[in-house]
Amino acid sequence: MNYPFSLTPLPYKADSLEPYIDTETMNIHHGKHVQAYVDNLNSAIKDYSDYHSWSLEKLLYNLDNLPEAIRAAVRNNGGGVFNHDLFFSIMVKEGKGLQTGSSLSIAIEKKFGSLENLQAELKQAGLTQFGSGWAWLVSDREGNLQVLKTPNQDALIGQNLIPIINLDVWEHAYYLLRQNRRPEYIDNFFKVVNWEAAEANYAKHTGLDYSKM
Ligand code: MN3
Repeated sequence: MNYPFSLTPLPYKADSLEPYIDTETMNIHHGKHVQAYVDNLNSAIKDYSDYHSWSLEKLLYNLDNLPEAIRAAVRNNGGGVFNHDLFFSIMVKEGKGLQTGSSLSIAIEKKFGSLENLQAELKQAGLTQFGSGWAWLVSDREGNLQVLKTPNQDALIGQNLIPIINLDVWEHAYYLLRQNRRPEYIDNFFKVVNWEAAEANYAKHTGLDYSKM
């Protein structure tokens, strides 16, 4: 995907994740907020034709080399597009759950002891991210997992980490249905995590190379 960037369609209907994630939030989140990131990213690089052939990953990987005039806009809006494409892809209605014995399941047990412990750590990261941002489950190149949090729309590209799951803790992700109850939103997010997609993301930890995208 490169300029002009377009909104990635949701991989399911907007009402699919009810009652955990409500339809109105999903419509506004995807159709308005993410669309705005797409539009703002396109306007930022509109007059910079040198970058029109660059992929989103390449733009984000090379942030420090971009002209200063567009760097913040690409970080915020390009990061917004990248982070949300991942976020929507790692949720599903009635998913199969984490498969016992899968590589990811084994890595989670090794690092966190149990899926419940991982979820507790992700929840804590999401709750303690002050203001807007994300909580992440990521892997390094050796397959070791860790939980991180990031502010704003910073994307974890360029740090040699592979994102497995990300959790949007911007208020726009939950305020309509849950107002200030971020803990309740996070508990409901865990009901719709697409562990099959997470396992596929984890499988990329040896191969995925953003510097070549
Ligand atoms: Mn969001």
